[in-house]
Amino acid sequence: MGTAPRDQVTPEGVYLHRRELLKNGLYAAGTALAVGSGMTWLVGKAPPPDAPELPALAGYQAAAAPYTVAEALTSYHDVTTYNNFYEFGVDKEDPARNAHTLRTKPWPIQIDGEVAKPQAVDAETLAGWFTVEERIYRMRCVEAWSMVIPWLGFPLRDLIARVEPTAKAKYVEFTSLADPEQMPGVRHRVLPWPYVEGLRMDEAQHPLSLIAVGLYGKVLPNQSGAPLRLVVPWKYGFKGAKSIVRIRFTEAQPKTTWAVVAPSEYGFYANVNPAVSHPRWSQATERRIGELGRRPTLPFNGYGEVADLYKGIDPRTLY
Ligand SMILES: Nc1nc2c(c(=O)[nH]1)N[C@H]1C(S)=C(S)[C@@H](COP(=O)(O)O)O[C@H]1N2
Ligand SMILES: [Mo]
Repeated sequence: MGTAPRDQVTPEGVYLHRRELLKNGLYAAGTALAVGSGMTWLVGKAPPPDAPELPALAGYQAAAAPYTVAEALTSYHDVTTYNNFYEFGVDKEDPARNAHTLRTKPWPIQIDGEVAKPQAVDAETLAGWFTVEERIYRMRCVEAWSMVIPWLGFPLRDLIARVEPTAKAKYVEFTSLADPEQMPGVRHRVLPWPYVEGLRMDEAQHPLSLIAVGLYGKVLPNQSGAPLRLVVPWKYGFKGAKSIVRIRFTEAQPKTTWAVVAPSEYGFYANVNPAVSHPRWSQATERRIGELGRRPTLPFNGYGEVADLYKGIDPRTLY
């Protein structure tokens, strides 16, 4: 484990947007919980266990240009013990401690909405439809820390082509599992469960948008969003919904969790932009987990090829 201080910026949940929270009162209990557990963390919990030994994923294509970055990978230990997955607790090490209770087999996924072939399909069957490849991506959390992660997955656009969205489909919505039996964090109202994220259809069809089913050559650990999660490398990490149980094609823009809870702080687009500060901190630099010091944050997290998707829109409005 790295010895550098890990939390220099308040996590999304610890402050949990007092203003908005108090405004509707609904999540006041959640605020207390988040602050309380943050204090527990300061006092000190046992270190999280290493991720369990997971089966290797055979037969994937190795990462090739343009899907690699010439930067050191974040260690497997850090990738799997420093996580945001509030369904398992709001502290960074809670998912590694708690996610062993998630049962990922069987894992039915509902595909519905504006689509020619609505269906329910098991995650394993679905993954088997596609060629799995390795993609080494930067991951930039809105809290101003970052990683470099070797994912295994398939392009979201391949899945979209297979299920044939109708002409009315303008967006794709992703819903995570919210089962209090398996996910202790869901027993607390830190967020309005289930966790929902979404993309505009053209963003979802961009070749960079990935459905990940593994990392570091192995099956995805539960804390990383097993059995299947979204990865959109030019956007802040919260867009990457974990442990997805529903993929819905919609005409209207999905009501995405963080944008609903704190609209002044988190938008629908959430494109990484060093020029637009978060109301409570700068986004100009980031702390790469495992490194000392800070790095400059790159526009679109270094994936400038997506700029075409936003032609004619002021990038500062796409937070
Ligand atoms: N269901 C769900 N998905 C989620 C989250 C969450 O709390 N619940 N956290 C998001 C945030 S804020 C980040 S930064 C990434 C973290 O992914 P990682 O833990 O694999 O690095 O997951 C995102 N997906
Ligand atoms: Mo995040």
